[in-house]
Amino acid sequence: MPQVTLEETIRRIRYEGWCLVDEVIPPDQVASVRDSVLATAAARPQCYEGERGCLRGIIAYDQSFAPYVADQRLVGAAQAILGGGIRISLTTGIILAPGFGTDDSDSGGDSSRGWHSDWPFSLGQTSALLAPYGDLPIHLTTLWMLSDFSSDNGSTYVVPGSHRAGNNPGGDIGYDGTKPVDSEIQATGKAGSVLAFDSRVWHSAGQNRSSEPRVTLAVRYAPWWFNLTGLLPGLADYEVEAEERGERTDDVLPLSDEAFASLPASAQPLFEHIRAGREVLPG
Ligand SMILES: O=C(O)CCC(=O)C(=O)O
Repeated sequence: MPQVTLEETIRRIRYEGWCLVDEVIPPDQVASVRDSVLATAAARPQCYEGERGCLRGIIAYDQSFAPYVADQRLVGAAQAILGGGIRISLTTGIILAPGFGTDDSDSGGDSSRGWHSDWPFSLGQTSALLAPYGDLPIHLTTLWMLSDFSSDNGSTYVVPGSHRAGNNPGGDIGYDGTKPVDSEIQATGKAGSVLAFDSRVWHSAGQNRSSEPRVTLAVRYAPWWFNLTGLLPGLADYEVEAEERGERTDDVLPLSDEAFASLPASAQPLFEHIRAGREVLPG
């Protein structure tokens, strides 16, 4: 039986910035989700940049985790912290191959940490907020542990309370983004658990010193009022930026009618906004 309640999840994310939510995927189901994500990555070897595999927009081509995205503690916490009308903004499979982070080729230098906050607090991106940003929760990041997460295989580091800092080591605030922070915690947990945090929390992957890949899903939750149009191919905001940059990003892939229909009913409302064919028509 899951241990962490919805109330506890809300309290911890609100005040400490993060919470480990246990058994979002039941122990007897997690291996099949992990195997599915690994098989998806094996079929797309181009998803690897060095020892990190990144499956962007994964819900469009691997729905193995869809039965769990409406988990009452994740969506309940998102609703309580961000406001009603929750949507899933981004889904990404992340695979840290054995050896990830253990040599300088992954980071271009000291590879011990890669501290950052997530979009829209990811300083330096065109669509990021300026720092110091206001003290407002806007986006929830959840990292789904499809492998047991341990200090040996690169479990994620977080800095508790850093969501209130108004800035992160991507800004010039006296922290070296590649070095350990005194108050950091490495958030270990059993496969099937989810590390949920305010996207402002400073976090970093660790080093995978084990002989197995560390398999993760990143699922991000946003309130109805948070602007996602720049992520959605086909919408004007996305198309204008794609033309300017000469590049079509694939962080979100529109869901075909078939892909949308094959989602569990509980998940569909969270993805309604990326259903293909909902373009703005002339009046
Ligand atoms: O893989 C990890 O442990 C961290 C992932 C991360 O930093 C991110 O998705 O923003």
